[in-house]
Amino acid sequence: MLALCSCSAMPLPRAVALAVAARAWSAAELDLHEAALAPGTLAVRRRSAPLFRGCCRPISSGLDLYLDVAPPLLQARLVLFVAEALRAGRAGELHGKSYMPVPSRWVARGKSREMLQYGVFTNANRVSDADVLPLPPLLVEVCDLLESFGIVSGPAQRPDTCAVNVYAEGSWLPPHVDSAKFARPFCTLSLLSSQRVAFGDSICGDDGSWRGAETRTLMPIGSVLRVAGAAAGPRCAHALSSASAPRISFTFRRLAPEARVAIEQSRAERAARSAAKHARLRAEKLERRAAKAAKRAAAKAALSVGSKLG
Ligand SMILES: O=C(O)CCC(=O)C(=O)O
Repeated sequence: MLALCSCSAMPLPRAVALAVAARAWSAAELDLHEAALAPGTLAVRRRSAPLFRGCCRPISSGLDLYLDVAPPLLQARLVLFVAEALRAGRAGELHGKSYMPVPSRWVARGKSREMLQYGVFTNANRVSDADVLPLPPLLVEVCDLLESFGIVSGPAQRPDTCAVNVYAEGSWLPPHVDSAKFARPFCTLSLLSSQRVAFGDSICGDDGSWRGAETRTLMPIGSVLRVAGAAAGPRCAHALSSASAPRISFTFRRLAPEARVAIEQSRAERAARSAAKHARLRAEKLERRAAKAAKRAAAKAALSVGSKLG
């Protein structure tokens, strides 16, 4: 169970501290999780006990759930960070496409979530070269934590992007496979509430109620789900069940080297095109200004010749 005492080390807004404390992994959730560890569920790892329970069917191979990765104080800092980024994003103050609202056509059904994206922009699992903010220091700190737990190891696995998903109660994600432009593994840290994810190659159902999953797991508060191997696609998809309470998840991924090169190149080309356009517009403006000045000077000269002659 999560210890909450470290919360008192740094003064936090009371409401946030209470929210984090109230959402800490309760005994009931632990039981639920333990109960879920039947054949077909995940291998579960804890920092102090590398593999303590669980077994994997082939489709589950590559899935590992790490418990108690984010301590309460870090959870509180992340929640505050997301609250401020959401405020800025909703007010149109975040750079580029770092903030994405729930598409209006999906709001009524509860499909999708608000997103904050760092390092790269994705839309419906397609990676694009749109401008977003780089990973902020707090999320770099989480990457360090992932390394210290052995969840990712070495430069080839260290995440360079993060998609923050902010789910309202009742929201869900349909079955999907993360873009192949991301290296494997990728991993998701969960905050605020424990919710379910389903994995399988023939998941069906509607609006957050999924059937046909080969593997389901709860993602407890503070846990990290590491996805690699068959579970990461291309056949196996994952889908988020309708959330019983608000949840924030942070999906850390590393762009595959070729994808990173292509995106950097495309961003550089776009920046060069934009710089050339600005230079052309500025030159045209200067030209217009010079032409106006010349016209004024000619009119003045004509006037003074006229007055001398007159
Ligand atoms: O929120 C999660 O746990 C996973 C999110 C996800 O699958 C996605 O954004 O593609």
